[in-house]
Amino acid sequence: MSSQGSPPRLFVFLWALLLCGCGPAAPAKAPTARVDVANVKPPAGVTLEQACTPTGPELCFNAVDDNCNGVIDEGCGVATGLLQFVIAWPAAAADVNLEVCAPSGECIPPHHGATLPGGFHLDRDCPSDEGCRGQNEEDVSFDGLAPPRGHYEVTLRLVDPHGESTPVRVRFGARLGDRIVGFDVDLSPGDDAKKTLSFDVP
Ligand SMILES: [Ca+2]
Ligand SMILES: [Ca+2]
Repeated sequence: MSSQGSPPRLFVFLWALLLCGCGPAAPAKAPTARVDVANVKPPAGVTLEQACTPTGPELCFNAVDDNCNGVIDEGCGVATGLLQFVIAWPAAAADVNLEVCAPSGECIPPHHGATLPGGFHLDRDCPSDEGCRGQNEEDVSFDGLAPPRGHYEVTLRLVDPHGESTPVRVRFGARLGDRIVGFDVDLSPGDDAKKTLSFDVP
């Protein structure tokens, strides 16, 4: 029997493999996860930056996604995750804290290696950590795939300027799923205005 006029058998076989996705060469898909956030509110009087403008290679310890790849300060020895909060400030001696409060109401303690149940941890405590070396940055990230749902509050506090001139300017950056947001804020001693970013994970 002649096969003239019908597609070659090899072609049909390969086409069937492609359709069913069961071929031995089918690439394994990397696990993906995403998180949606809503009601993102910066501190009162502060403008939230939501557009990323690439400025070159990633620079460390500036709380900015310089290369706009969706991750802040990657390759700098700080953890990242679907949620990541970073502060950086140039006043070397000033003690500034990054306080992240999860939907449970628990807030991460302000010291290196602190954790919160559910998958949050704090990477650096500056200027106390030896590794800060004048490059002050603190980083809290979520290392799971599904952050707890609910309301989050992220607060910046000037604990002690330690002789640095005030106000102390602090850069804040956050990765909220596939969004990068940030702002600059001035912190003064005795400033009762809460410098808090809030958002919801629906
Ligand atoms: Ca980056
Ligand atoms: Ca950076």
